[in-house]
Amino acid sequence: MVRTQVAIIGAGPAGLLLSHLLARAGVESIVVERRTREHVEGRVRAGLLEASSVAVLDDVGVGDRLHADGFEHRGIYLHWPGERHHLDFVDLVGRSVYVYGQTELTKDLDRARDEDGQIFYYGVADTTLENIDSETPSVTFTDSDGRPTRIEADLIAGCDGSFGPSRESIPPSERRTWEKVYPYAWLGVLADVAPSTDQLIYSWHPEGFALHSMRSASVSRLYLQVDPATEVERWGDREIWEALARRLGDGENGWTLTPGPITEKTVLPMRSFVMAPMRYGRLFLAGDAAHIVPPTGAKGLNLAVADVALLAEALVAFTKGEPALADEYSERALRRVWRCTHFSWWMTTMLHASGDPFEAELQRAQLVWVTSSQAGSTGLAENYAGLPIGF
Ligand code: FAS
Ligand code: PHB
Repeated sequence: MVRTQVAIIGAGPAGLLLSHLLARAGVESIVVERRTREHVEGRVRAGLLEASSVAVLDDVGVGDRLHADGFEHRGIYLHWPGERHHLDFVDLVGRSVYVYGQTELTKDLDRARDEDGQIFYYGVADTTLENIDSETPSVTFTDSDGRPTRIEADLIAGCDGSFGPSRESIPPSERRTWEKVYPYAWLGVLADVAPSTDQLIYSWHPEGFALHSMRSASVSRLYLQVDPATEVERWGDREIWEALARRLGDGENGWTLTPGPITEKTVLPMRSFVMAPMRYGRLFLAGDAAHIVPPTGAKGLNLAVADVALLAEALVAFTKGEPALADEYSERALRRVWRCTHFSWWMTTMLHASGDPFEAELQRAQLVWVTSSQAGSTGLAENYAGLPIGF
């Protein structure tokens, strides 16, 4: 049995950042993680950080590599057959965005954690939350050596993603969920080839959506819309590059897509999911444990950062006998969650082919408006570059 102030379940971006923010405020935490540290650090996931997230990381001393190795982008390109338009977020709303892989951010947070001296258990099993509506909540698990272990804590932070136990620990009668499953998925690829663009290209095409992102000057990250039932093996490298070339406008206005060796392929299902409340008794949820967004709006990782920035402040105050911020946490976090959930749904439905000719004309009209109207482009820029965390 071990004792701490805050037991954190999950060592993804949310759990790691929360542990670091609490340590900086002198609050002790213990983190339990199902996977190994190497596995978590190696997961290829998000790639884009909004200005508010970068500000949080800079404030807490985790932004150095991001500024050294990441890319600061002024905006994005929106493309559809015969048209390509740049939206300049700095001109529109005075904020830029950063391309920096979640794997790299996780390594930076892991290094900060090593320096903080907080206790981590990796490779655990059978994580269970107990007495979360009492003043003595606990987390039990089997550690990597097979030893049954109990953490007695004042507070529990559920940062265990979309398949963890925290969400289910809230009694069904006390929680409400909303879910929308989209009729398409993304085939994501990593390729050892220099990006063919200086900033991200989001492309609508009658055959399906495509996105050209990147991870470094020599590694590209690209996605294309596929059927949710797609088997990743069905897509050969040549077929992937040919589809990306068609959808991203290879050969239009002198632009070409340069193919290269594909090193990773994954099919990512797409859904929107929100659960409320994000607090029950002494349990607080943050990140994917409470909400999932389709990645079209690049909000998943950024929402996790925003939740944790609010939650850390609330938990530190709670440990000092000031419960007000903890009482407000769920409502404050959900305001931004729903704004980002709407934006992610809006970007997704604007850019993904449905096969319906009427919808295709609506999407084209929306793209024309967003790229030609100051109001339309400012609306997209404000949401994509990110709203202030206290929004
Ligand atoms: P995470 O899922 O990252 O971390 C939760 C942690 O809890 C995991 O390490 C898990 O192992 C651990 N855990 C789970 N159950 C446990 C248990 N019982 N006991 C102990 N630990 C447990 N977002 C984007 O913006 N762009 C993208 O392109 C993008 N791609 C994605 C691809 C995939 C396959 C997935 C799943 C998500 C993607 N996301 C993307 C969203 C992703 O970046 C998340 O928003 C981000 O990882 C959220 O961080 P966390 O909330 O920390 O959750
Ligand atoms: C990525 O680089 O992985 C990425 C970027 C923007 C998105 C989704 C994914 O909207």
